[in-house]
Amino acid sequence: MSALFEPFKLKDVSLRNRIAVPPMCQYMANDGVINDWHHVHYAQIARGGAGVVIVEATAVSPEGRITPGCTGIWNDEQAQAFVPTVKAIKAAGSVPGIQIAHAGRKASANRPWEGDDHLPEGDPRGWQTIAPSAIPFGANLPKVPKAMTLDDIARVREDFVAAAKRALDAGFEWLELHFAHGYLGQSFFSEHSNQRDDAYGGSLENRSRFLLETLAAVRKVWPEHLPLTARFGVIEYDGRDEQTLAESIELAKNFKREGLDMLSVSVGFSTPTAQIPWAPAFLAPIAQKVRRATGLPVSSAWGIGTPELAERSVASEQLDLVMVGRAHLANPHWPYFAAQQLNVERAAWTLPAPYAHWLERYKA
Ligand code: FNR
Ligand code: 531
Repeated sequence: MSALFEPFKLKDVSLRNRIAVPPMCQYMANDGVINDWHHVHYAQIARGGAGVVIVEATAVSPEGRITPGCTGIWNDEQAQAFVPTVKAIKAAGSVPGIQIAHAGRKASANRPWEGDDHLPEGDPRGWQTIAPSAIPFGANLPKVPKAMTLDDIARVREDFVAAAKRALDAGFEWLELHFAHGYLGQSFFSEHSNQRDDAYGGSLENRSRFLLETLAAVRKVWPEHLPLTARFGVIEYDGRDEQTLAESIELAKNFKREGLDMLSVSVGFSTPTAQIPWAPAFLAPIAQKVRRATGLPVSSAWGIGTPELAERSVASEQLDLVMVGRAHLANPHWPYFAAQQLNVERAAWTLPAPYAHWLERYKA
C-alpha cells in the first residue's frame, strides 16, 4: 500500500490522501475579489485528487497584499466571492483550505512576471508598506517600510481575526496563517527585519510575540474541530542556521501550546543574501527534525514533483503531508498519475467518474 495515498485525519477533517496543493498566488484578482480565473483553477486542481487544496495567500487588509492582483478577505464581498469555489473544491472531494496573509515590507509590488519588484514611488497602484522596523528587504524590494506602532500591531492582529471569521463563513475548513517567506509574521521573528526595542523586538520571546498573539487570537474564533495551521520559515540559510533552527523549534513548541494543529515548514526568505541549497525535498529532513522536537504534524514543499519522491517523503516519516506546488500547475491531475505510477489500486484514485470511467475502463 502506498503511504502517499493513506488517508490523513487532522481534528475532525479527513483527507483522502497525503497530497496537498500548497497556496500559490495567482495575482489575478481585482480589488482582492476572486473571479473565473481562480474558480476554474481551484476547481480543476481539486478534481485532480489532492487531499487538501489551500487557496493562495489572501490578504487580511489592502496593505497586506503583495501585489494589486492579490486576493483579499478584508470585506464581505471578497468573502462571498469564495463561496462557489469552496463548494467546487469540496464537490471534487478535496478539503477546502485558505492561507491568510500580510505581506509587510514585501507588499506594494509588481507581479513576478512584471518585475517582481516594488511599484515605484508615486505609482498610484502602490501603497505605504508597514513592518516591525523601518528596514527595507533590499534587492528588488528596496522600499523603506513604516515602523509599526503598537496600535498598528493590534489592528493587524484584529485583521487576521476578522479574516479567519470570514474564511469560516465562506465555508473553508482548513486555515493557514502565512508566517513565512519574509512577510509580516516572519519579519517579526527575524533579526534581519525586526530591530525593535519594545516588547515586540530583541529577545526570542519578544520576536515571537506578534506571531503567538495572532495565533492565539485566531484560535479563539477558529473552531476547535477544524485544523488551524501555519506556514513558517524555520531556516534562513544566512550562515546562522543552527541558531535559527533552534529558535524556530522553540517557537513551534509555543505554537503548539497556543493550539496550532500542524506546521508547514518553509524557508524564511528574510534576506536577499540567503544561500538556499535548492534541491528536491531539501526541506523534508528539516521538517522531520521539527516534528520530532515538537510532536506537531508537519508538511513541506519544494521540488517534490515525482510520485516516488512524494511517496518516500511520507513513507520515511519525514512529512505527514507533501505539498506539491508547481507540478500541479503543470498537471492539475498530478495525484491521479502519481497513483498510476505507484500502482495504487483503483479505490484510492480520485478523479471524478466523468473522467475516471473512460481512463480506467478502456485502458490502453
Ligand atoms: C508560491 N508559493 C507560495 N507560498 C505560500 O506560502 N503562499 C503563497 O501564496 C504562495 N504563492 C506561490 C505562487 C506561485 C506561482 C508559486 C510557484 C509558489 C510557494 C509554494 O507554495 C511552494 O512552497 C513552492 O512553489 C515550492 O513547492 P513546489 O512548487 O516546488 O512544489
Ligand atoms: C516563494 C518561491 C520562490 C521561488 C520559487 C517558488 C516559490 N514564493 C513565495 C510566495 C510568492 C511567490 C514566491 C508567497 O509566499 C506568497
